[in-house]
Amino acid sequence: MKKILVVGAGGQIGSELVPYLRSVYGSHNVVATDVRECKNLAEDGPFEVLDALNPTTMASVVARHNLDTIFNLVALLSAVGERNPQMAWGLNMGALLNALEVARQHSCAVFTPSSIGAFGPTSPKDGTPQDTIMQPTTIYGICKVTGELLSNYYTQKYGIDTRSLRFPGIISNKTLPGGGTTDYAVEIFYEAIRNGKYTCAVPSDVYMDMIYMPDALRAIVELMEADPAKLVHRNSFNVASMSFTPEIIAAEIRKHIPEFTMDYDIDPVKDQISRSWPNYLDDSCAREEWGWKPKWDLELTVADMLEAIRYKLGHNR
Ligand code: AKB
Repeated sequence: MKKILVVGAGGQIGSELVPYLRSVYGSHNVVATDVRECKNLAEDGPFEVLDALNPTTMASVVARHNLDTIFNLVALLSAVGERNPQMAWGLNMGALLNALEVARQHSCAVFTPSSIGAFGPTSPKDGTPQDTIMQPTTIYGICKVTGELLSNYYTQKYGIDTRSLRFPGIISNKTLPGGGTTDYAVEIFYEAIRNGKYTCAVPSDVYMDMIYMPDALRAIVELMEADPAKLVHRNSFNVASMSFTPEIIAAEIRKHIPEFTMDYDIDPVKDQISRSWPNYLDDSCAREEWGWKPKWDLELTVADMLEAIRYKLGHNR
């Protein structure tokens, strides 16, 4: 049974990963932490305020609770990172280095999300392989590639069990993402239900990989439970389940809300970032090495998202 520290638990992934981990490993075995109080995470298990940039406090939480696994979810995402690259580097790399150092001192395993953003315009666009050219042009992507290399280094040099997934845009109905290029694929549902229309900041024809949160959560636990002897790769695995353009998701939403309309007000930063990312990843290494298999496609995801967000907003559109 793992005893887990989640750092940066109040964000989009953490606010659903913590309850999921608690359901798998028991509430008392999952210590959620964030730089701010998070009432929802403190209700059903241990919660502590923790600044991920403070390694002493992180180490003391690990020691006090006798923890053996760290999930480091701290990140400034791609679009917001471009507004303040120095801050993005400081936060993304600082939190990761602290997590790895605490893991080295206290013999913990470490999970860190990487991203499709680790690839760049020189990577093959279609069926982007697991091992290929990685020359991202965003500070977020540069942090992700560096983070992958640094995590592999801690495994080679110190024997730390580090593992990671290159996540697509994550679609979820609980917590809104913030500052990402793929955020449109979540916002679109709220606007479709509230107003029947959405103004999209990403170009109509750009394909990007996306994943529904239940698949993302299952992937994290399956990877962390995988037999290490079977892992050829560690940091980081391509995972994929669906790829679409804004026009394709809008058409799928229109099957449920026929009057839904979408126009465009392209954000130049998101335009440049989205065009530099792959159309879709090849995730065959994840499938072969630890049995990854997505369950949610676009059709199922859209139907489930609309039902959940209608309920949440008390709407019947
Ligand atoms: C972003 O858009 O920055 C993230 C990601 C794909 O890593 N959602």
